Amino acid sequence: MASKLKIFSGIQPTGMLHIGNYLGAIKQWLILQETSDCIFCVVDYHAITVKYEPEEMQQRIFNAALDYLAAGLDPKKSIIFVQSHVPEHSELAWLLNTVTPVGELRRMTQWKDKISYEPKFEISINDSDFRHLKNTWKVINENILNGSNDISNITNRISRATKTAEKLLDLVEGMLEFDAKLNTIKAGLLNYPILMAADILLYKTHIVPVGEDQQQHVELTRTIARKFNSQFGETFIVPKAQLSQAQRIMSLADPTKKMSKSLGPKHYLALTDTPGTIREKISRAVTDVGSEGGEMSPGVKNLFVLLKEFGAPAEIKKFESAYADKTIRYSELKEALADAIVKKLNPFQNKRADLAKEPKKVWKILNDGAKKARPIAQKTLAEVKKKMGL
Ligand code: AQP
Repeated sequence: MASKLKIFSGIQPTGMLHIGNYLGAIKQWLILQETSDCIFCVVDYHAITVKYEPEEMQQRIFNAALDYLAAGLDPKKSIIFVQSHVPEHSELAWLLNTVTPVGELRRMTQWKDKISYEPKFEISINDSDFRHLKNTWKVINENILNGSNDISNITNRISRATKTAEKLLDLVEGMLEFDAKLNTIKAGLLNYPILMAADILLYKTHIVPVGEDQQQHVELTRTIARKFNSQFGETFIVPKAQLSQAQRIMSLADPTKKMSKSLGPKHYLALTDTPGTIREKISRAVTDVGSEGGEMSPGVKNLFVLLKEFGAPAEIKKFESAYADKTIRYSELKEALADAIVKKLNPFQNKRADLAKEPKKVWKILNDGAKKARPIAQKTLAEVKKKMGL
């Protein structure tokens, strides 16, 4: 009999899980746990690469576990645990650090996004401004040297030159701010895809079900696995990312950006949002930004993606036809979508509330999960260390 596919995936406890996390990742996990050997992890070591409050971390981990279990992950079918409870993750990450080129890490889009800097002003100084500034100073000097008291002919010059100098000061301020940002960014933020590779490779994973934003990191994991295998001999399975149908849910407040916990609550719909909050956030969802050449705007597209995930087929058809013949009313679409999401999240939220009353049971599931994960991790790590001559 063919052995089952091995699945690994995780979510960072960086805030309340949102419908993007659910549609991109968790929804796939629920299907996969029926047929495959699944390991699902609350990846707390990843969550400490950004600013956080240590005293809140245990509650965040607990909340993520509640979300996993209430969504339908079943500890009888899947291993569910907390990353920091299995120390082999960080040990393998260190070993993989030694085969991963820094250049690969710097190419990661998420790294580039996290270090990106938006200047508060527009840099509109051109070569002619610079020449003018330099020449003005020359003219001032000449006037001083000549002992001329007639400055009337250079006041206009000075006015333009001062404006250029002010822009230069802004530029310097911006560069200093960027430099300060670069100097405070922690190495963990650059290196965390290596930890993610360790998470995946430790369990000889075949498939990594993730949202589209994590696809590049799974690609890097493949690269690292191949590099290790070619340097030290066949050890790791080269895993594949698996994307869901709704692989990139966009922010409600700015549909040009991915829905993210870190963007703030108005951008996402948390799985735990109350019906009132869900209705309010959806009613405020941006629908008219960025539409060009008669194409569906990103906000409307996002609402349709969500309706396809949460709505009934007849309703989806009704709004698609209304959009096609231009009779659509977005207030009605939003109301129907909010109703569908509230209905879908209701059993999840009830189950979550019940589980929250049994913290001991939840922590036991996580501790039992770590006990099952650890021997698998230890076996791979021992093999890796032996191959590396350690
Ligand atoms: N908007 C999204 N659409 C589809 N899938 C998404 N995922 C995240 N956002 C979307 C998927 O959810 C899983 C867990 O993600 P994560 O929390 O570990 O990290 P993330 O991708 O960085 O998620 P966030 O919400 O954007 O977190 P912050 O703001 O803390 O960085 C992954 O499979 C991811 O693809």
